[in-house]
Amino acid sequence: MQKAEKRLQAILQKYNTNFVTKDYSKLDVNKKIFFKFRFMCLNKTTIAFMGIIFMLVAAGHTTNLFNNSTCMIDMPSDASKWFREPEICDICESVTEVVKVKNVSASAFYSNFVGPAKPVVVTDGAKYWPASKIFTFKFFQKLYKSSNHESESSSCQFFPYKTEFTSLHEALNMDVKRAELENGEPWYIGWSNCNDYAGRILRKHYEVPYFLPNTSENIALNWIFMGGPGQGAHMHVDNVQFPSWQAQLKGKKLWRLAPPPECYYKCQEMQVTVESGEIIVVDTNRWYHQTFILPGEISITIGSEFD
Ligand SMILES: O=C(O)CCC(=O)C(=O)O
Repeated sequence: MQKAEKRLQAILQKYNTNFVTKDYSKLDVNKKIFFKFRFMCLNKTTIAFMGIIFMLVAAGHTTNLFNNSTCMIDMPSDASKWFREPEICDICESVTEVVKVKNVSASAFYSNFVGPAKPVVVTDGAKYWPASKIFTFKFFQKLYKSSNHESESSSCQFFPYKTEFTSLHEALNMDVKRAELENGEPWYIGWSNCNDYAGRILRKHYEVPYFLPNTSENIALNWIFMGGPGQGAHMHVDNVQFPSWQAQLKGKKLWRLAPPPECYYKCQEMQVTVESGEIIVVDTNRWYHQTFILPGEISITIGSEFD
């Protein structure tokens, strides 16, 4: 039978005419041979070759062949929303405003705000932190000048927002006039510090917020957001592990907090202005959030997740 198939293939290759093909297609053996042909085209070498091409194309699009991303597949930044578990609307049903508190004990803070995932601003949270005076654009420029921040760890992230910058290094090298908001070219950036040396220096100038319970783990990874009035982060929800605190060191920032879409009919949107010296605490995994830097000086914040 094998011999017959081979013979027929040879004949077909030799007489590749409509006539032969038409008649041959009527034969039972056709299905078997045709099936074989298709797989013969995809022999091991072909499959290996196609595999390599596929991986190269995928790699070109998604891995660090052409950029510094270490993700195998770069998901769009909003993808976290698509896979988010729906919220039970208890977190927002009775919440109508972001309250401001001060001199709050760790236990009251935990039971009134962290447990129920209720956003809050602690007005005396960062009141006496030296960072308010020390952190400036120039301070960060000097701090990161000697270190190759981006290449240090896969946990480094940089958000250019509407700017053209592709890295923190590039942003910190912007024109002095622009950095000082003097040339009318707005900018706003955010980054996670993943440089041990820089982290140690930063921590000299701020503290773990006094209202966090002793048992809470203050995640060492800091987030810094800096930029001028009129700028800010678009409405989004995060996909991080824990709630976050953010200390407003300079400037004023308006936060717009929106319930998750499945709770739109039960809950309402809220806004709060965070002034310099205050700390906002929000579970940014559950509350959609957007920010606007209000008129005045450059806004500088530092924050972190905590559990
Ligand atoms: O502070 C900002 O402007 C944005 C903060 C933010 O989006 C976040 O912490 O997820």
